[in-house]
Amino acid sequence: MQLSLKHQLRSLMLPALILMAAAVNAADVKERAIKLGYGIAEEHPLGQGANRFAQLVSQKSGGKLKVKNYPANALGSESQMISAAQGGVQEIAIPSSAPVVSVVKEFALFDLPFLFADEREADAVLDGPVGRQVLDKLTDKGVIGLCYWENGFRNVTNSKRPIAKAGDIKGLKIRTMQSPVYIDTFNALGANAVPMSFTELYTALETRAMDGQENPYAIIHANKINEVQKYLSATKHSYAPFVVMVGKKFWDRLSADEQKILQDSCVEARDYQRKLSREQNVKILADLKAKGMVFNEIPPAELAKMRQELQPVVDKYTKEIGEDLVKQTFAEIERVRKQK
Ligand code: TK8
Repeated sequence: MQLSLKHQLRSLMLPALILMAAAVNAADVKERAIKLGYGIAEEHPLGQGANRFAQLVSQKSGGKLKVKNYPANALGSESQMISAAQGGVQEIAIPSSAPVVSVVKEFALFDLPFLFADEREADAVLDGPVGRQVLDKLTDKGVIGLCYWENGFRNVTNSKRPIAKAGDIKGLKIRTMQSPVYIDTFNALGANAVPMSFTELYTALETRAMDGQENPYAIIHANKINEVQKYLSATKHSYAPFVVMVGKKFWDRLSADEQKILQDSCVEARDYQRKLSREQNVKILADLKAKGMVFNEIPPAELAKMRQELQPVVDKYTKEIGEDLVKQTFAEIERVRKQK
């Protein structure tokens, strides 16, 4: 008697499921609660990535490793969450790379202006030997760097005027992330750069204490910065990754199986999160315009002028970051460009 397709499939899948369950049961995995904190609203691709991460960790651990996500700085600012992970009071933190520069100076590499022209170059460097080298420098600082997720290409917003040419930034009070590279970048363009935690940004713009700021479209949208900023100019002046890090005190208590579950889930959630981030970008920009932001592109000649004005900043930090690492990075970017 011919078994129905459904029964055939079930008879095939059952052994596979049993094998998987056996593998999970065989794995050295204990019941553990994991607090994961990040700095933006859950609806942002970072929040969606964190939800996918929690799901994957649960699946791979047979439900034993329970990740609880804390969005929108519920566990404190990004610098506070990094310290909390180092101190063992929070298991996982996902800050943008800029606040990590104060822990490991080589993260300033990713703050260099106009380093990447597109996501392909960024992925190749972040997911390659350079990205791993920089992540591994965190270990001596009490956290384990798992992988990089996407914050994205950053653009300038302000309440005064469109940035249509290099000189238009002059005199604006611009909030920057707490990274010396960003401070020097905007000061070199003639702005008055003010480093500030993301937790204080909205109020600083609302009260006009700051004229402007810079972030990817998805952050501007998720944090409703369009409500307190009129102009959005496509400077695309840098690409910011998020850094997924685990407290070393916690990590060292994990078995090799548990560590592998976190590492594999980070990479799988990364690919999901980046895809989402890139798919949403066009729609989000359209929505920001619909919500009243005055958007402008910047002519390539004016962007080239900005790059030129910023070369001294790149030269300065190339020394601080380390000539070898920067050379390796440019070589990798060149390799990717040749493939285009
Ligand atoms: C919050 C921050 C934000 C960053 C900033 O997630 O501070 O402007 O771009 O993404 O990390």
